[in-house]
This record gives sequence, C-alpha cells and structure tokens, in this order.
Amino acid sequence: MIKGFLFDLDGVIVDTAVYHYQAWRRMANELGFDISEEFNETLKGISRMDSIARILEHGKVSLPEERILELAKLKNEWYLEEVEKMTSANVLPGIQELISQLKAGGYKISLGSASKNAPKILERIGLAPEFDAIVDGNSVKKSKPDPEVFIKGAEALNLKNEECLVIEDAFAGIEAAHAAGMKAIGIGTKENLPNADLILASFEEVKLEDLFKEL
Ligand code: B16
Ligand code: MG
Repeated sequence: MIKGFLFDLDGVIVDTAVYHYQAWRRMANELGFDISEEFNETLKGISRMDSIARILEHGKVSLPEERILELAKLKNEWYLEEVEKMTSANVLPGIQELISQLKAGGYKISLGSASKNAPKILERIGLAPEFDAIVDGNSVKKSKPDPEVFIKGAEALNLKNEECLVIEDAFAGIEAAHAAGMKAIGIGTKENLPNADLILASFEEVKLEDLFKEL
C-alpha cells in the first residue's frame, strides 16, 4: 500500500531541465562542440560532476581536473541566473493541486532530487514548507540510477521502500526507483521513458484515485 510520494525536482515540479540544457550547451559550444536534445536526455537526473564528465567524453575533450571544476562552477552560475528569476508561476501545471490532494489524503511527501540547488529552487517557488522531508544532491553521494536518493527519501518519511511511489522525468531516475523496489510514474513520453510504470504528459487534471487505478 502506497503511503508516501517521492518527487524528483527538475522536470517534475519545475521546468529547470531546460535551464540545465541551455547552460550545458553554452559550455559545450564554448569548448567547440554541440549537444543535442537527445543527448541531453541522458544527462537528466545525473549529478553535476557526472554530467560534465559525460559531456566532455561526448565532445572528446580532455581537460585537467582543475579546469573541469572551473567549468562546472561556471555552468552553475549560468544556470542560477535563470533560477534567480523563478517564482511560484514556474511550478509545473497540476503539481500544486497534486500536493494538495496528497496532503488531504494523509500521504507523506519527500523530495528526491540529484540537485545541490534544490533548497534554493524550492524556496524561490514557495514549496519548501509542503515537504515532510528533503533529500537532494547535498545529502546523497551516488548519482541516479543508484537508488540512494529514494532509499533515503523513504527512510526520512519513516516508510518502507515499497510504500513509496516515485515521480520522475528521467530514465536514470526511474531506474533508481526500480532499484529501490519502488514503482515510478514518468512525466514525459513513452519514447523517453520506456521504463516507467505509468506515463503522464503532466499532472494537469489528474485525480489521485485515477492514478492508483492505472498503476
Ligand atoms: P545541480 P533532478 C538533477 O535534478 C537534474 O536532472 C540534472 O540535470 C542535474 O545535473 C542534477 O540535478 C544536478 O543539479 O547542478 O543543480 O546540483 O532531476 O534529480 O531533480
Ligand atoms: Mg528530473
């Protein structure tokens, strides 16, 4: 029986996935190559340092560790320029309503994000007080598809893994949920998320009871 929900942040609660792509693309372009939207799908849910390693490998660029750290810092500064402009208007359609339905139904909710910027984003969009627990890139060591982020989420809610349902927009995130023994709802398309237990384009007009019927 499901008692808790673990929410990914980027691409589920807010559309910051686009800002990550723009900033990584700017970095790649400055290094003399480009990254496609298709390649960007493989970066979703992956930590900052794992992402830069994948991008440099993709562009066949080899750099000293010090320069890699500088570039990661720069990418984050570009990314944060967009985050600083965010308000509650950036919360994706249906998310606020879903959270209200979950609270009314007595479900617990935790964040389960790879982002170190998660606290800043939640504060900007005004959703921080809604969460019973926050597990993010500051509290996990291993990147999705490792299940650490969701195992810690279940622990923080005092629930068993199988009592938690994950909401994700990344292939790696759904793999992480499954590795933790949890079902996952994918926000996206069947093409991008063939591993999801249920696919939704968004949470707009979605009723909780209908969700459980389909899972
Ligand atoms: P940061 P999520 C992930 O967040 C993003 O999907 C991924 O693109 C990003 O590289 C990662 O967070 C780290 O983010 O640089 O802000 O620490 O989707 O797990 O909420
Ligand atoms: Mg995501």
